[in-house]
Amino acid sequence: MLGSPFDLWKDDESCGEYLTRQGVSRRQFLSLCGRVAAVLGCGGLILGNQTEALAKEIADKLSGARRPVVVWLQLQECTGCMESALRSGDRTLESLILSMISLEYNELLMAPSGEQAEAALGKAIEQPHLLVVNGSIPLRDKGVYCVIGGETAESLLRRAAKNASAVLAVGACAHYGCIQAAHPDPTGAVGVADIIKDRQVVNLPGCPPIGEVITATLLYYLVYGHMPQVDYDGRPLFAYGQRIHDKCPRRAHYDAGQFVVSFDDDNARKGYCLYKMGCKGPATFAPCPVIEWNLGCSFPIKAGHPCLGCTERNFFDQMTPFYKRLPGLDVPGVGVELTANRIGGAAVGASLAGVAVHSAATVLRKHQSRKEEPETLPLAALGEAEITGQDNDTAKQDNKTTKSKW
Ligand code: FSX
Repeated sequence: MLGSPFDLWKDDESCGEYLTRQGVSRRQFLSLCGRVAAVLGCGGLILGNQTEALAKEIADKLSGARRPVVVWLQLQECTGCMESALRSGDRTLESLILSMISLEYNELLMAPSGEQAEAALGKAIEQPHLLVVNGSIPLRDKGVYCVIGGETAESLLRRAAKNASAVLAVGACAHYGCIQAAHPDPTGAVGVADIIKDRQVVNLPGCPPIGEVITATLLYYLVYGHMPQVDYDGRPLFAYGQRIHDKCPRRAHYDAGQFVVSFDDDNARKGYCLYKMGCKGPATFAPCPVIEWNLGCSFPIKAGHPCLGCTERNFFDQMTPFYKRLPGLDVPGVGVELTANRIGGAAVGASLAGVAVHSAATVLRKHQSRKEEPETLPLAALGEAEITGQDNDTAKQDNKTTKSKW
């Protein structure tokens, strides 16, 4: 149905047979599986030396997989999430993935429109399918703010979810409502999980989420037949299991008390920490520093812009003003790390308590090991990449993962 340089994957073919028919070599296929394994391992759940075994497991399972049916709704949103998914890899990769998942219905990409499109949707949702949703659901004024084919977003979502074997809420809008739900929330916007309560909804937040996270989750489902392990807010741990702050390339400057205080100052040119410019990395769980954006080209903090915290619930209300630092203690040098964990916990609320306790325990261990260090430590004294103890192991591990990323 979708315009793709590849033929569609037929119902009676295995994925391996389909790829062979497309002229994809085993080597290329293993390379694709290796990239998926690297993304799935970026949260630290999989050790670097296990990535190769995971890639092989994915390849074995995926080659025998049958074509799934996917319905992809776009409700109250800006299409940024679909744009992100489409740019998750090179042309071959994204085309392959889109062909693999057999997208039966998506307003942006499908050729049919009007009654033909509605008929395609009606047919697709009669059978078991994976339901992917972009956008929020407006409930105020009987849902008049988002109506598709004469049907409200809420009604459409409920109908599409009825036979869905899994539901994936992609983007901050589908997660909780994003900018539409921000004060004063004129449309009464809510997320998918606020409507669909009789089954698991997996959230991939971000405004938009990283494309590779979307495609890796889809492939995970295709390979294993179920969704990956998630955190307290329904976010896959492989992608949202670590704070931006813990993987930040400017982290050594933070620990050393070296901050940018104006976007045009000398510290900005030196690449110092953006915390005082409002960076929300200490309170944000996302894989941006590991996977990065635009095929691993860069991400906001690396490019000199503070993180806005877009993967956290209610970030438009909780993380604003974006260019003001998080509330909390302002202690430069050693101790700042502990402060960051307090700040992170406070900013994202009680729901993060479990994570904050874990972080605090880690921080206290690290803090203990650093108690002999001077109050402020120039970066040169640390060495460019030298971080003590467990961080050093993690950094080495990350390097391995990062080198093999998409
Ligand atoms: Fe929302 Fe996505 Fe931001 Fe836009 O579909 S998460 S406004 S990038 O497009 O939903």
